[in-house]
Amino acid sequence: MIYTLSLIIATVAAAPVEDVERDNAGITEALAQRGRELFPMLVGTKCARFCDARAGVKPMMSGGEERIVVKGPVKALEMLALNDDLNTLVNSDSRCTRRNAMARAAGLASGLALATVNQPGFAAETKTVKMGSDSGQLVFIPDEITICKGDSVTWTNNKGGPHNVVFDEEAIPDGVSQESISMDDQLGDEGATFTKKFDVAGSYSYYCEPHRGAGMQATLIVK
Ligand code: CU1
Repeated sequence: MIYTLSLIIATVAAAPVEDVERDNAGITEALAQRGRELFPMLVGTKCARFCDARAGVKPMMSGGEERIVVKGPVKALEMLALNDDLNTLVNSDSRCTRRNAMARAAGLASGLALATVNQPGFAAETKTVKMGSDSGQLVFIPDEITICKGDSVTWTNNKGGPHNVVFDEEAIPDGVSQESISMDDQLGDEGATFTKKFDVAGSYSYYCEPHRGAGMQATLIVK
């Protein structure tokens, strides 16, 4: 994603000024009518390169110059959504909100449709937790992770198994079924995994049943 945005920024820097000014006028007007803060350079230049949002046709390429990234017309709605996502990225205090806006913006910038980036789970990630340290200690590594709603965690049996993942009924968010997120068996083979998706925000404590007495426990925070 960083690469994609760097590419956009590099593209912005190289844009012919007259293209930008010409296209900025229409887009600036459209955005001003919506009462939104404008992310001016990107919106104007993006449209100068990839589309003419007003006429719905691709602009002529100036000076016979080779363009590296042309994925076809970008629709005005996508442009406005991209602008909103970039403003969210700049203004939001929430890491998860920014993460999701970043993923959407990168998707839109690479030519994906609005319907695609609006799909639930478009920005979702999966984080990995090792069961047992590389030297065989009976611990989860890391023993605390933070994910965003809709993300998943994959636990991998690393060393010292069998291990499992059992959530503490007293230390999970209200309304979450302890059974639905816990394992009812154990992982015996090294490399075996257990994956679960988490949709409810809050703090979750869990432990490894065979090694609970040895202190093999950890925390998952869903934001
Ligand atoms: Cu264990």
